[in-house]
Amino acid sequence: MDFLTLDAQDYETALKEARTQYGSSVRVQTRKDYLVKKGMKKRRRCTITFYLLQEKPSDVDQTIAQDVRKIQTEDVGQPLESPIDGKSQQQQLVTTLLDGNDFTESYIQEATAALLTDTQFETHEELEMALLEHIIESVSFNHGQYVNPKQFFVLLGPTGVGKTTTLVKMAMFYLKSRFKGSEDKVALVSLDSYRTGATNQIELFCKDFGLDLFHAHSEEELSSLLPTLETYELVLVDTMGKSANQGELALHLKSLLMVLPEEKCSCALAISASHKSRDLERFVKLFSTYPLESLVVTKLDETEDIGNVLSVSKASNLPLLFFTNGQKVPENLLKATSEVILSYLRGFSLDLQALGHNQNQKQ
Ligand SMILES: Nc1nc2c(ncn2[C@@H]2O[C@H](COP(=O)(O)OP(=O)(O)OP(=O)(O)O)[C@@H](O)[C@H]2O)c(=O)[nH]1
Ligand SMILES: [Mg+2]
Repeated sequence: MDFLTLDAQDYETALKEARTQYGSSVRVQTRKDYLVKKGMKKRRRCTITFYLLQEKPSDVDQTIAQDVRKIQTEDVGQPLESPIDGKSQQQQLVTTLLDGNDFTESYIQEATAALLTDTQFETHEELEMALLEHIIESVSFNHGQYVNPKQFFVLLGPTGVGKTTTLVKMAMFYLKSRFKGSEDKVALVSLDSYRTGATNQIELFCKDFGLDLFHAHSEEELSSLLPTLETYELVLVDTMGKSANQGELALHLKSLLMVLPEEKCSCALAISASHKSRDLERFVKLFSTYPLESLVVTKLDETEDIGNVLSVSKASNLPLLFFTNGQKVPENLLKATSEVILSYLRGFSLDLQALGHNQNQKQ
């Protein structure tokens, strides 16, 4: 993607000028405010870096971090406005931005140490760029499982987090995107037999969407179902929430899951973005006895912050797989991407929407 720059007396004028020249497809990537000396006086100027939306995405397969670096190294040849003095001011900015997005204390400490130990930042913008780069690089995505899911996908998690709803969304997503609507390729299995109403809920969903549904309450039942299940390309396994980690029932669930062929099975933990970091850490710990491979983050629509989820993903080393952002089935399901993350970060002066859009074109 080509970036263009335009210089003017202020941001608004620069944007107006860019739109006059290139139309409404202008998307600002970043702005640089600086001062020019004229005699005894200093005058403000602003350089914007932007790209055009209708351009085809370039072949260059860069990461967002590289984009960020590119902007960082662009030489506007002038001292910048909004200079940032000293370590304590820089530390203050990093803490404020991360804290404002609900990152955990330990994430903030690590990020501060990583960013501010060796590097000197002259402006807020430079520091924000480096922080964004750090945030994006510190999170990973389970791209392999997303693109090429293992035959059995088991979703674990606390009660009411949205496991059943998410599995139906995922079933519909893979049915359409991977199996061209062939209903005989995807099935759901409910191991959720301990809660009144649970069976009804999943049955109604599957009836509505024409999905094949099986129930297994014991190892024997699951074993005898296995030959049938193995005829499906993708089997989504729903588990009971409330009891998943309570003594005997946890053991019961584990022995049920052991019936599934280990090498063809991927376990994920569902966590709600609306939970506090401490709760999320507790759930990750509670479910750490299962062979978790990824996180599915539900209820993004119920919160404004995403730092809690990113902190927990980093600390637990669990990559993100899907986000859900509403109760609508099957619509409210999103692939976990940098773009979604950028769209949820707040308090930055940089244009995160443009950065996110740019990243989206590469994913
Ligand atoms: N706002 C919002 N609500 C959601 C989302 N995903 C699920 N829900 C709602 O959360 C509630 C619980 O969803 P379920 O899918 O039954 O959750 P569960 O984890 O299967 O619950 P248990 O089986 O009881 O453990 C339902 O009212 C869902 O509609 C989401 O992304 N956003
Ligand atoms: Mg359920």
